[in-house]
Amino acid sequence: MVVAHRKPPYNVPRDRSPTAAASGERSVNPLTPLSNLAAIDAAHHLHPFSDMKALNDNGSRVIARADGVHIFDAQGKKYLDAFAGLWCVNIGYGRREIAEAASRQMNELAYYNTFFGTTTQPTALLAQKVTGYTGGRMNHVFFTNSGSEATDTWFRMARVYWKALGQPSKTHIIGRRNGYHGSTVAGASLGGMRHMHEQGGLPIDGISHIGQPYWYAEGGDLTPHDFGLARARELEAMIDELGEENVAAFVAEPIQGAGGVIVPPDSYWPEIARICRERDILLVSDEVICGFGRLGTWFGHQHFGFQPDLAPIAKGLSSGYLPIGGVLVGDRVAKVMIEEVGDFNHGFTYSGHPVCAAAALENLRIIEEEGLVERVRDEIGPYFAAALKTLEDHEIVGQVDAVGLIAGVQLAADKATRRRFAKLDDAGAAVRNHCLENGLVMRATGDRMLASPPLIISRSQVDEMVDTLRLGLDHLRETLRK
Ligand code: PXG
Repeated sequence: MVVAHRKPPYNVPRDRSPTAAASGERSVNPLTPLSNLAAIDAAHHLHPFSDMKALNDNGSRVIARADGVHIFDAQGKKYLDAFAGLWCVNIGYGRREIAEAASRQMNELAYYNTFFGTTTQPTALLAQKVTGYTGGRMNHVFFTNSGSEATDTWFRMARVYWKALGQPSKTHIIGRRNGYHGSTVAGASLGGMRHMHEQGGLPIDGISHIGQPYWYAEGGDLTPHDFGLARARELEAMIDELGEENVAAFVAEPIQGAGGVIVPPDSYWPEIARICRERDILLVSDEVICGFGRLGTWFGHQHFGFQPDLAPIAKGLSSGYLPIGGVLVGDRVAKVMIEEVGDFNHGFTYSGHPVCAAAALENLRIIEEEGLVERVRDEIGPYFAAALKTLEDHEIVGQVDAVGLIAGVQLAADKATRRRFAKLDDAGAAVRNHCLENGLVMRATGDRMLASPPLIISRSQVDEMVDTLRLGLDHLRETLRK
């Protein structure tokens, strides 16, 4: 797409064509038909994680509105969003109650900060509410605007904690290869994504990574159980190598999200918890994706039955209606932060923003009132898993992993030997693009198809998702045959 206009936003090209009028396109601004936004966007907007050259050639996809589990693009095409935006729209789109709660708060008090001992009503109430889901184990929260900021927050807090306890050498933090903890310098460093490390000279010093519990790809001849133990014991070996007196914390997602919905074998988390306990290393559970009902529990660590010391949260906290995140702080750390540290020199202008907090409170009210966590655990989660498991009969599906309403569908070149496609990214992208053409938004990470729909998805919508995905798999199989 060629983009030619001179002085945006004042000189926006107007689409006066009869087709634009006839298609009933909705405009955000009467001067800016949505069909022109793709070109304007390509000309001026650098996107996260997007091939900008391809995007400029093809034009951006403009999403215009959304309702329930559906999004609609500028041309009015409807998609089932099996990805909940970006793993976040847990209650689904178009909830007026949230808009109204935010609007009420904005009219009452649009902003005040939480620095220097100040608070606001929704912020205090949200702190009480969100810590209340931890079973009395994590009674404090530090607010941020995003998951990445939450990562930077606990990263500093873990070091401050050990220093306050007279162990200033305990600074090293261990993450996992193919983990994801955000895009800030600490986040990208703690994450184990090579393509992120390559940009910007990361990871920073003081961070190491162990292997991920991805049995299908890396388990070799071990049983999943033995492989889970082996991968957990890499943590023990890494602590030995670094010296226990130098290690502050270990961080992992209960289920790796962006890494491809990697569900660890059952043996994994109990062993990790044992090692952290015995070696006196803080355990950090990154709940940014797994929190707020995704796994059929309030937090992912509750599903796996371990207790973290720190837990970054974001996404489902507000279902993405407004940006807000935070770090849940266990009592052991909170006690030291309050009694020994006192003043934690850290925070963001919008930490605990009252309008975001009001939206989050309303979101949590909806999750509670509609019993969405229990719905995922008892009803729609098992249905979703069973429906997706039917794909395991497909020639190019190696394995389906599903917990609650999150799933990874592993593509395979040869099921018997777990051989993967030579070009992983191409395989996933082919299926994803076919799904998109057929009105289904899924994500592909290499050769894994990922689903993480809103928690309100119905059974028939789950069926539709699986049917469309099956067509995408058929399409890839036929393409390969040719
Ligand atoms: N931790 C985890 C586990 C995440 O999934 C973050 C931290 C960072 O949150 P913010 O709010 O700073 O983005 C995330 C974010 C993907 C994808 O491609 C995943 C995320 C973000 C963007 C893309 O799957 N997760």
